[in-house]
Amino acid sequence: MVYDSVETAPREELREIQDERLRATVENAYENVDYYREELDERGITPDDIDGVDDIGKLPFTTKEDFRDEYPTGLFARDMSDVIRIHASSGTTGKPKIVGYTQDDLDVWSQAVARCLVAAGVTADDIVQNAYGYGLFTGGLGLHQGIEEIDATVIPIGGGNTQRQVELLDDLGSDVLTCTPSYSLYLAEVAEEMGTDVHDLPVRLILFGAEPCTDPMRYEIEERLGVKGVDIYGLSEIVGPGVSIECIEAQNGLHIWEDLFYPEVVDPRTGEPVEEGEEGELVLTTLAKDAVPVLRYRTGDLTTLDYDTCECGRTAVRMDNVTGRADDLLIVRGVNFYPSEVEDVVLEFDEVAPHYRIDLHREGNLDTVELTVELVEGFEGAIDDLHGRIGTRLKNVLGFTPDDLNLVPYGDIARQETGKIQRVYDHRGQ
Ligand code: DLL
Repeated sequence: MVYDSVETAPREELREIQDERLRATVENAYENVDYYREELDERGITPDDIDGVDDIGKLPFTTKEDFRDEYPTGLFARDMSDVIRIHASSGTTGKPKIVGYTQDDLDVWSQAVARCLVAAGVTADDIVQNAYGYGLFTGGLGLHQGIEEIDATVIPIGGGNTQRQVELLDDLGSDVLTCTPSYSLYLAEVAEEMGTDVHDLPVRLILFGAEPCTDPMRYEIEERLGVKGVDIYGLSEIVGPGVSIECIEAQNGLHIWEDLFYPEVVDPRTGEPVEEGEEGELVLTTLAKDAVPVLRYRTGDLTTLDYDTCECGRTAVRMDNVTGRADDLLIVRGVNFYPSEVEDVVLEFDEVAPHYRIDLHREGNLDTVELTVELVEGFEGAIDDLHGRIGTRLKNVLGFTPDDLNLVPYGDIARQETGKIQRVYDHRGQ
């Protein structure tokens, strides 16, 4: 089932739509955003130089710093009187990135999320408990309007309030839950503390997003909750949730709605396009946004693109699950690794629960890594042996052994009830 026939359109047809919309987007940016006009003028480019996506390389990148420099509304192409909603990115440092939407923009966004929901197998008969935060974060309202768009029932509970969430899931029979992967685990723990067997809850499907989730983590969650987990991706600067999603049929990459968001993958160091299928940084250009048209946004997210038609019939390109950002890379004493690689390794061990944190310290001139991992509930095995095996595996796979590897009892790592989970704590600058 597809929501919109464009999802399965032949790629040549899609290309025509993209070309036309890119021209309109560049025109809008050039005519209405001083920042873009100056950037294009500096390069001697006018909208007439852009015939279609083959010319996209002529356009400048936009970065998160550009959003910050142009704070609050310097990248807006419309007056506030035409903007009917504001959202902001959930950045942890510095000024938030502010974005705005016209009514048309909100309609496009609803359509994008509706396509996602249908691709994930959600229907008008489903009851969807939306546990993404409402407010400036795009998660809550973004999912909300898509759920309404497909005529499903939305329960707009938002983030937190976990006991109430469990009660409502049960009492209202919600069969779909939308939340971050880490929150679904927290919800399972609270349910169990309340004496509810999570497998008895009516939820069959969770739409995970807003934070990375490795495959082993996803399988842990699916098993723990007895659900199917589908990955949904997006970012405020481009629209919010709804840029891409896995289809329930194949779950083999996330379909990007390419008539709305044009994807490229570039080498994060040089900005040059990578070969098809190679990993790099995802760059997105909006093709149907009026209030904040964004040219070649450097998302920071690492992925690959696969243009083969999916077994679900969609022709829309698939991006790989994002498990890391270019700026997540940890470099400790000459060894480079991503937190997701640590997650991949530790979750291989059945004795370990899906809760961990990485602390980086500086002792003198030396950087050290402390890795804390929870043991499964009721662990009774030989802890020294496990310690040795995890250490060896990390050494073999990532090329380093943490200076401190703490295996702590289940529940020892503080849980986070709202927002995106933080797993890396860098104390080196303190
Ligand atoms: O997190 C939008 C969203 C809400 C997506 C709900 C999905 C569900 P921002 O707060 O602007 O927007 O953060 C965007 O979060 O650049 C990625 O680094 C990360 N991210 C979002 N979805 C995923 C995902 C929302 N499925 C930033 N997997 C992005 C991994 C994700 N990372």
